[in-house]
Amino acid sequence: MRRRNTMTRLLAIAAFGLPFALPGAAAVAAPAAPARQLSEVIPAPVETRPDARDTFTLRPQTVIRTSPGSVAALQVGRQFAEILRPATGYQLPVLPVRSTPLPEIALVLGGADGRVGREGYQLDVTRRGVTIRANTAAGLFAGTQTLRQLLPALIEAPDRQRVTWTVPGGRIVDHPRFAYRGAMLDLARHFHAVDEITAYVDLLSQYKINYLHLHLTDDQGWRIQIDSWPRLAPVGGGPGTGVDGVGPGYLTKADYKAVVAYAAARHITVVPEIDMPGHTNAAQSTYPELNCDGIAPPPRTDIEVGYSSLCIDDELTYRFVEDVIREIAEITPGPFLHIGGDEAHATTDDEYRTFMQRVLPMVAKYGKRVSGWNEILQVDPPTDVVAQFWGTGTTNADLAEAAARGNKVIMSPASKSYLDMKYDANTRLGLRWAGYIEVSDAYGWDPARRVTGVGEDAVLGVEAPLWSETLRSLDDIEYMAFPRLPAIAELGWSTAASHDWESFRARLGQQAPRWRLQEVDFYPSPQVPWS
Ligand code: NGO
Repeated sequence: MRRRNTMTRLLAIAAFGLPFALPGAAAVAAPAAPARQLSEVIPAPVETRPDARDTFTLRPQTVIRTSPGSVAALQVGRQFAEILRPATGYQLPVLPVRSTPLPEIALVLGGADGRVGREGYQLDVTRRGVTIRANTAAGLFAGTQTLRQLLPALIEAPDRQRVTWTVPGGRIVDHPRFAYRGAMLDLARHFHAVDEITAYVDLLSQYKINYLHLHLTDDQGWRIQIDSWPRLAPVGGGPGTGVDGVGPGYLTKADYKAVVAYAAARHITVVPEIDMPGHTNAAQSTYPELNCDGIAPPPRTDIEVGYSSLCIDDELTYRFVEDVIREIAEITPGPFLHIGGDEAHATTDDEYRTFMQRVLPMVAKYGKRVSGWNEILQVDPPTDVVAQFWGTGTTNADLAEAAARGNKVIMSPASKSYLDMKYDANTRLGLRWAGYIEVSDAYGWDPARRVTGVGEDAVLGVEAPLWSETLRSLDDIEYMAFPRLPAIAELGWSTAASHDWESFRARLGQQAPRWRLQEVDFYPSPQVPWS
């Protein structure tokens, strides 16, 4: 977490041995740093063609040029300039023009290698400049995140550094393996405020994550304002809510829209989750009429699961659910609305089916596509429903059958991708029900070979959920997500053929100076050769 504390930053800079870089120091030639390679990027690019004769150096005169007429490209350019300005101290004007005589970083729509598709990019580094070409602003944005990693790590410093800002020469052609590369935050067990969520978005966007799933409701808290049920958030998310009663808070609709906009500017789409018919105690303890017996249960602050259920045979339940879906759909520009559906152990199979058959069409009615935890497949939903697999095993009959029918799957195997699992027995935070997950475990699987019968075509992508039962702060989030989040991000973006633990752990180790400068509280796994 960046605390904007000069002392911490100076220590971070000193810690990796570059005392000449102290802010305000007189210009001193930087010692020859080990040359960075074009391939030293996470996620691993599809194709890199280094050219040792060419090196670009970012200079005070460099401009950022963007395709004329594209506001989206201009926005990518402006954002990138903001990232580069503090450490370089350069002005880096952003100019939407066709050409300049100056050394430039050009962000150009069109003209890229045919393989780059909707989210990929082509990056060319020559002495004269860097050119990123893509078909969309998302592709340009992805290219800038690659270029960021190709600059010296000190580019992440919050104030001016006297170093030579070189970028290794050559060409990268890059595009994602999977369309969906997600991360999830659990706001229900412990509320995370807007500035914590956006800080996480900043980190996710560096690794080409493009979906942020927000688990907004659960037994311990309701974290989103709903106007037609006005007590849900202020009471269900009020004082004393959350695990151990220490995670209160909720997003107003304005907060939620601010998060959506912040994420969208970084080419990340928010997926809201309202978990049902189970995991609903916070709503049911706030509104007694949501219980079959009309009696509100007490609020819960423990971490039991599977005891709550909305009242399946009561029409009021469906009025409630439709109100919530309508209001959430209204403030969600993204295509997905996640309806949970996990661990409905207080509901019979028939009741579960009855409930889902009522609710699935409601989501479609408000223009959204359903995603849900893999239990939702019990009701043989329509093929546009996306199932998020969170099992620990490698076989699942429902999943394989759904894949054969044409449903898409998001892979979040708990024993690989759950960022809330402890790294080992000594990890202070986290749970252990799905086992310990060291970095090599998080990296060591293939999303299209994890579950029998669920191959490349059925896999929409991957997601790394981070449940909050044991988390209390942004530092806690960072500690559990780093360095495993970049592992999941690479599985989502990079080709299966590039999968290589030795390469990955070397590249991961090189990220550490960047994280220190960004004050990311990462877990220094003994499996990684940290720079
Ligand atoms: C499970 C459970 C969640 C827990 C989480 C903890 C799913 C989909 N439901 O994952 O309620 O918070 O494990 O790891």
